[in-house]
Amino acid sequence: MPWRLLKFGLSDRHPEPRMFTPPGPLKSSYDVVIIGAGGHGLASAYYLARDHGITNVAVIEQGYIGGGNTGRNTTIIRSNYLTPEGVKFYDESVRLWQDLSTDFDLNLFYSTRGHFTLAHTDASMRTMRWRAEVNKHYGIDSELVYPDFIQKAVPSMDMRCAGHAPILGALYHAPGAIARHDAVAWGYGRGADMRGVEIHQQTRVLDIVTQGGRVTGVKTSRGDIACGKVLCAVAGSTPRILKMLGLRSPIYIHPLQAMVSEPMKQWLDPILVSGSLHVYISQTARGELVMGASLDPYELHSTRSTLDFTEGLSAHMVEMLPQLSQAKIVRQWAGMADMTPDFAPIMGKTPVEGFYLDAGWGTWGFKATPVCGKTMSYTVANDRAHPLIEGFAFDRFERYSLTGEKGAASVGH
Ligand code: PYC
Repeated sequence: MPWRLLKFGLSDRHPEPRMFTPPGPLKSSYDVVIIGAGGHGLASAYYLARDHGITNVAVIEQGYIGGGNTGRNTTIIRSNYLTPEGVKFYDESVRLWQDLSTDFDLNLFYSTRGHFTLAHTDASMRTMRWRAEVNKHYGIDSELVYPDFIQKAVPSMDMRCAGHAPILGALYHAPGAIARHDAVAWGYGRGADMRGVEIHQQTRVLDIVTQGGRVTGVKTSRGDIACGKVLCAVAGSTPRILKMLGLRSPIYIHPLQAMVSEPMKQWLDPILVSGSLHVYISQTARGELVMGASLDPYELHSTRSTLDFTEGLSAHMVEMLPQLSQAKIVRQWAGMADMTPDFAPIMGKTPVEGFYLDAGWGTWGFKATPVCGKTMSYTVANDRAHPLIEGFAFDRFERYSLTGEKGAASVGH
């Protein structure tokens, strides 16, 4: 037994250090209020404090740290996108991910696995080739591979998928990785907290106050706060917050469900994604299979799970990996995905001075956590969009200047 654990167990003189400062009352004013203590909000707070010296910051959260989409996803990290804007942005994120455990002194279980996006039709082979070419152009390790290569990586896979959807090839992205999602929120939260940022859980935003087109404060369930800048990072609640400011966006909220199997001996190294079967799967360090599918096909602001999802996803999984027919599902969950028409996020300034938006993360937000924190903190600190997020501006829909990423969404939606 490790000595530290034994000391902790036998004595009350060696309590575990607290991860966060005990909560106190809200102050009457802050320089910046961040709405949402998920990965994106906390990463923005962390880099605001660490890189820009802005520490008079409150992060307010209606639930608990990492309790929204940060804790409700399948933790896939990759940069094999389709548009130049997307590729450059996610590539920077992958770079940042690689140093985070050291940066936080906290094990995030970041694990590079390789990521296969399987193609079952000629049309998807064409899209994979297109993505591979764009990726290589920007220096991303990504290539088109064929059935022999895939079968060697996953010998137990039925390459004919029960005869319904034979695999023709795949986009293979060697840097594809997974990480422990809630630890990411804790790491960013602890780093921000240590630098003086306040994190207020169980605090709901009731209204945002403006004067002459500028943000001047936030009304919350625990009192009113004056502030000059507000960053909104609340996947799933974006339309509710935007309504407070009279802003409209093209975001629709759809549930995204996922599930986890019992732990089993390690047998699946890479991450597998199939757009045609609408499935993705990876195996955690604990041996559980983490599995997801596409969005529920209806708009709903809810995190309820359904049996229909479990049955549909299990059927497709067994077509691809027949040995799973005996595996047990131990839990399932759902997140609320902010979907945009072009499948790219909305980041940056808005028509309301001092109100910044980090939204539209659909089914691809977890992997962007570090780069969102970096670029949104820069944008808030300088009141100017970071160059890496210029393609994701709020007004691009009015300008009809879309950043079409649908071909790089993990599964068909
Ligand atoms: O974009 O990599 C992704 C993803 C995985 C699961 C849902 N989206």
